[in-house]
Amino acid sequence: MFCYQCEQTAKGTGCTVRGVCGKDPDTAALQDLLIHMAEGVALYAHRSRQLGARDHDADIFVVEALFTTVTNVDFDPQRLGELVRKGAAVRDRARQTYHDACQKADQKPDQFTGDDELQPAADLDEMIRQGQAVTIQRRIDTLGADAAGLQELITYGLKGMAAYADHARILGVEDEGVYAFFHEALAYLAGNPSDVAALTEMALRVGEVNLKAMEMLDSANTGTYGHPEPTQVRVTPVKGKAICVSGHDLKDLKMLLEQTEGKRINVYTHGEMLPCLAYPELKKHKHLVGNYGGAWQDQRREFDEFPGAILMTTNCIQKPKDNYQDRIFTTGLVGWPGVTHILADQNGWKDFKPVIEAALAAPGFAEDDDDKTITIGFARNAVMSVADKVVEAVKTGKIRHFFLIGGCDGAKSGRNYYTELAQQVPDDCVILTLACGKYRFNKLPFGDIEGIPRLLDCGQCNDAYSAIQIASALAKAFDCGVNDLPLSMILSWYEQKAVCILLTLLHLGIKNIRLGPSLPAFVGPNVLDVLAKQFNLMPITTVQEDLQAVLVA
Ligand code: FSO
Ligand code: SF4
Repeated sequence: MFCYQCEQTAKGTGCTVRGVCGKDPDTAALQDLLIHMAEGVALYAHRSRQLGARDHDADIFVVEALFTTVTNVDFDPQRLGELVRKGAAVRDRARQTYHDACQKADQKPDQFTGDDELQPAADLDEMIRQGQAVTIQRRIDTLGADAAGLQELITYGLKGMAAYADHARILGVEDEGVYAFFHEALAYLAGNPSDVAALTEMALRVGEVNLKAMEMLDSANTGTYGHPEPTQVRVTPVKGKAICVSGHDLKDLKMLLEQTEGKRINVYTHGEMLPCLAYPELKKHKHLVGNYGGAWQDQRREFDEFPGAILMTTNCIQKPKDNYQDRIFTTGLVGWPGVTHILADQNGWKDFKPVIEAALAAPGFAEDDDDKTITIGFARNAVMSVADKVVEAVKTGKIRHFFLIGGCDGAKSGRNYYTELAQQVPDDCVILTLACGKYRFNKLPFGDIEGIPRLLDCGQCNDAYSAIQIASALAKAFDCGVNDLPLSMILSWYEQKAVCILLTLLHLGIKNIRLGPSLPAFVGPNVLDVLAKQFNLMPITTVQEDLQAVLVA
């Protein structure tokens, strides 16, 4: 196997024996084959669309295939095998649609040979061998680190964007232009491009279209559940039976809340579900009592100690311990071998009865813990409603600088940088944050400046759109560009959603981003050089050095 798509990749270069995340070589091969299938579908769907023929199954399959292969989503070879087979069927139909459209247009269809016709083996072991033949390593060997890495940068950006498009579609928001771009970009990659300038341009286009995908998700979430509002939320357990919901999917939480109504079960958010506690249509359920635990990498200890049922709606799942294997459940695209998976019916409805039964069978919390709260819910609407106050505080010198300290968390010790950074940000500065990296500091006291909290939690990684809107609104208020604001972005990355957000920021021309805890292994040295020259993208150094550089600049 070879995989270097996330930040924790082995030795900072690539996982070759087994994924640090727990992905085994068989699963890695099936994921590579699934991406290969998605490219095969896109080859035809892209061409069909140019002839006016559209295949919605191809739209959905490509998005689901990409999201499935995001780090810490699906570790189940059986489910991956089924998806590969489904991909072949979707591709064969897409080919037919293309040939029909060509006939109608009196045009000779483009012919593809070899890999694009690949039929998945019926036997899973044989299918794994097919996957091994399409590994990334093959392209690195033939194209070199820069071009192969750029191909992967595009693929990873698309994977992240697929997560946004999928969450939005589940809530009924879709966009033809976004689907068209998935197909265009994958069809481009299927041609094994090697021109570094063209690949870089395509990567920035991923960033451009991702902005649209993020906007779709923002409108799906706020349109369905209302705008997040500043909310004090409990971060300690209360007595009683319990379910904790992890991942990122709001609709799964909503369905579970409805099905647990009146059942004397307390529901907790976990990890990236924390921001759900600020949405009016979610927080109105009184048995959504608070948040349990911290970021994803601590889940094995936290779930072990959780006396109830656990529902994983998306990444980041880790290998379940035996102790909770029978009370953890997956749904959506997330999967782990042997873990019960809750499927949706054709209308998207899910029956969470097994989760509820497991919660009732578990002991629950015996006592109330001390009542501790934090304040969340500073998404774009909430921040913009106090924009005048914020602008005034900047003009009068009460707020000196804004820090966006956002992104993913992870297991590396170097990530303490972000805790120390947040702690050492001077008292006259405001910190905006989002995604699971905030668990490194979101329970610390930061106080406020003239009633404006010094720590503003904008939400999930999926809410990066909110942070971009806030930055744009500030720039408008000060009649300058985002790069001219007293704002520094110091980001932490882990998986591929962070990749597409970074591409969006670069597409918007945002400069001087500091990225850590280490730079992506898939960005080759020459590409890094271009990003440094064009965008002044730089690695984090030490807290003191970075703070000084930012505040004296
Ligand atoms: Fe974190 Fe995991 Fe939200 Fe990621 S839970 S690391 S960027 O999957 O999605 O921030
Ligand atoms: Fe390694 Fe990350 Fe790939 Fe997992 S997702 S195999 S940890 S690079």
